[in-house]
Amino acid sequence: MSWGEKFTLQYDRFTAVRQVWPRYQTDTSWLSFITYGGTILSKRRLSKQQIERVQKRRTAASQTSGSIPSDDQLGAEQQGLVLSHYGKQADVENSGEKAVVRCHLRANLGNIVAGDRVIWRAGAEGGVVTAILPRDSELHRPDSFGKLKLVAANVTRMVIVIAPEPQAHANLIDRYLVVAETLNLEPLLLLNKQDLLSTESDLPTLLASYAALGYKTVQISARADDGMADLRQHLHSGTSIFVGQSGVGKSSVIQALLPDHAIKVGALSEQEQKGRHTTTYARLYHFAFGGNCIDSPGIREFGLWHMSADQVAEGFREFRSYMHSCRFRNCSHKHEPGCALLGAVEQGRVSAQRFQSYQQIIASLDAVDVRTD
Ligand SMILES: Nc1nc2c(ncn2[C@@H]2O[C@H](COP(=O)(O)OP(=O)(O)OP(=O)(O)O)[C@@H](O)[C@H]2O)c(=O)[nH]1
Ligand SMILES: [Mg+2]
Ligand SMILES: [Zn+2]
Repeated sequence: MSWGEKFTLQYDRFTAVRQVWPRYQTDTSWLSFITYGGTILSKRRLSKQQIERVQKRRTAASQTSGSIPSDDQLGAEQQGLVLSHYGKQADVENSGEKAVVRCHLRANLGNIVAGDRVIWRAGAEGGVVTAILPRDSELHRPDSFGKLKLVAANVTRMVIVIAPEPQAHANLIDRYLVVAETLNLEPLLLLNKQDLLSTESDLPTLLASYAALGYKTVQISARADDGMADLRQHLHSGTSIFVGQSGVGKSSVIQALLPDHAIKVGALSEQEQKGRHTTTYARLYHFAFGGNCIDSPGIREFGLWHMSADQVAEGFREFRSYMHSCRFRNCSHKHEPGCALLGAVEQGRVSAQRFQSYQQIIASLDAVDVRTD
């Protein structure tokens, strides 16, 4: 590899890093020295040809940001709320008139997501988002490359949707609950498609086991319009994000709560009874009865590899009163003598199923654990 190629590689990596951490963005100072991966590249070592190549790339990069109007073509700064973000654009709701404006994004804004409060300026057509206001909460999920992806901001409640079809997994519920507990979001367990519940289904028992831990639970059928009044009671304040596997009916429930909108829902695949990832972008809606919701794309697995074992244990709310009373301060709660948590499981004070679910998460922490099938 020639030095020139090496430099290009370093430069590309640096560009990637700058996209992740825009605060490291500098204007021309990178030409003086770039440190990345322990390498220092100094200006003196750049040939004229190399500088030209880099400049060409910078010009190309600035052109790809599209037809963003210049500052003098833009109106005054105003506050808005991001309803949805697609690629290089976002739908922003003007906080005064409640009009929705398709906006470009000023370069180096960082990730912008549904629920973000922003500053934006109107142009002749659409507008430009110029800043993201500080967030009260950020909900991430790992993408299929093992990177954390921001899904939504300023959320206050997590509605974990389960259904008889596709089959509900207690471990996935627990993973969501761990995240909700860690971010201090209010969880609500929503069993949808109760019209499909067979008499021998163990889902109502599963739901009841979470209710016994103090979690709010609701059972509905979006299709049969059953239990919706009960659900509305829980959603009329704050911003609720609907999460869960593809096909459990997140969009259908939101549609039933928002009769004036047309929200896309999708049938399950016939062979496997799985969803087909109908919702592809998170989107925020306002309820007429108060409160907001965010519909989000379904996932099958929800990796928690970005969390420590202790954080995961803290996310199991009934473990908290035991896990600090173990004989050894650094107890891993796996096999140690005098482990208060193992003792509680043995005595039936902590459910064996939840403890097993916890162990399963701990065992998977090193693996990147996202599947989107
Ligand atoms: N029987 C029955 N089917 C329902 C109910 N709610 C939703 N469905 C069906 O379930 C399928 C999936 O619904 P969606 O609302 O698209 O599911 P989703 O969770 O938004 O899926 P993704 O957007 O892929 O994550 C559709 O065929 C719906 O008609 C219900 O209460 N009962
Ligand atoms: Mg959907
Ligand atoms: Zn222990």
